[in-house]
Amino acid sequence: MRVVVQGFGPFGDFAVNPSELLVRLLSERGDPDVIGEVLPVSKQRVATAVPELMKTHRPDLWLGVGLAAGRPALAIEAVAVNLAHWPQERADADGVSVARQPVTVHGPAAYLTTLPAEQILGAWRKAGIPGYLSQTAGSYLCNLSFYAAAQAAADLGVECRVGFLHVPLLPELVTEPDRQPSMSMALQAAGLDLVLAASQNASQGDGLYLGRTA
Ligand code: PCA
Repeated sequence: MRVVVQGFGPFGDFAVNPSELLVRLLSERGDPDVIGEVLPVSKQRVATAVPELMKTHRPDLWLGVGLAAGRPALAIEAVAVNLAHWPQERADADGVSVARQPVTVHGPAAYLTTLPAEQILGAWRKAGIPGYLSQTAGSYLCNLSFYAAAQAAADLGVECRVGFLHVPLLPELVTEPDRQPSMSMALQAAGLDLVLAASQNASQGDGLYLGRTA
């Protein structure tokens, strides 16, 4: 099974993006079926690179990973929305901000994750790793990359599970310990491994909805 795991470079106040470290750790294992890619937090680069990667690798599984500072646990994103919206204060790596634009003019309003949510949550629970199903990936670059991957898979006819994992801050990135939750790299990496294993072992009907069989 071919897997693409796509993370992001640094952005905002954070010199390091844990998603980049996670992707590098995975790549260092040298599994030829697991392709790690780190993209800059740039609308233009993400919009171009994601469909290119989908076309080049035609993976069975696409997992985006990004930092969600302030979140208390790992989060599988339920949905990618066709909305790009972020203010100048959060301008991307090219200085670009957008106000209420579609990610893709001709795309649907949203794509639901095709990751096996229940299996992932169950695996985290069993391993004692805090995690939950998130109902929004926001409207910044993580949502955009997730939407773009789902759209590219649909456009190219790639039969691929597509999903997104948001991770908390690393302890060393916390500047306000009374307010900012964090999670160690070891726990984040273990949680990511379980997402990949559960997704690779999932049966055809396993997806977002509970009790669905197909
Ligand atoms: N987090 C941002 C973009 C890149 C990243 O790691 C987000 O949640 O949209």
